[in-house]
Amino acid sequence: ETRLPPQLVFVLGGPGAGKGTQCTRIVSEFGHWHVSAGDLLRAEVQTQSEQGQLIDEMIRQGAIVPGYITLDLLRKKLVEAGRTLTVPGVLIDGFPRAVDQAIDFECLLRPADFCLFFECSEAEMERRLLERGRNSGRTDDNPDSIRKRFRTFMETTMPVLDYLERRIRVYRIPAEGAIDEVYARVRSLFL
Ligand code: UP5
Ligand code: MG
Repeated sequence: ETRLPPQLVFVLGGPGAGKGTQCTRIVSEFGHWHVSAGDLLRAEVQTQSEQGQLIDEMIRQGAIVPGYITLDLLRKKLVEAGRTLTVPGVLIDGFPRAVDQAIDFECLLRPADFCLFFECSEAEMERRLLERGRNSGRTDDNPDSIRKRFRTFMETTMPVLDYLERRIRVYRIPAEGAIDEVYARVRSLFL
């Protein structure tokens, strides 16, 4: 039997909506683990494996990496967190990105407890990503990749919200404002 952490939280929102930033704040205050699917995939790229090369190309194209790859990386982290008895929960940042991934996650593990969904306009997200792209080193922080990421998000990830809303609580959080302002709404959900 695999023990999982007490709380599993999906953290979703468009590219640059502030998922990672808000997760960092939750970690500092509440001690959750932050598991970013994008970070796990970028670490795979660094291994220079054949799978890493595929992931590298998909990220540059703003495409979604096959779910079995991401889910395998996530599952290992969640099991590790579950063995660490002091972990109150895990923030699963940037996953699931497609409805089939949401279904596979709950079949393989269990349903998440709730979902945070950061809502932000594309104009603001683009502004943030281009600003960050000046020194982030991320291969997808350029105008061409950003356009593709937005398109993938609208076409493939937005339907996940409809799916999740029928199963778990989804908290829509306005994410256009200042970091502290957004976090004030976020933290109230963990108290
Ligand atoms: N910033 C943050 N909040 C701000 C605020 N309130 N006001 C002003 N500025 C704010 O923030 C982005 C930037 O904005 C930062 O500079 C920040 O300081 C500033 P961040 O917190 O990093 O936003 P986030 O939503 O995390 O943006 P990110 O770029 O990480 O989102 P993506 O969803 O695009 O990236 P992710 O790493 O999740 O995925 C990258 C790619 O990996 C995907 O496109 C896909 O190809 C692949 N992927 C999969 O295939 N499957 C997965 O499951 C996950 C990823
Ligand atoms: Mg992020």
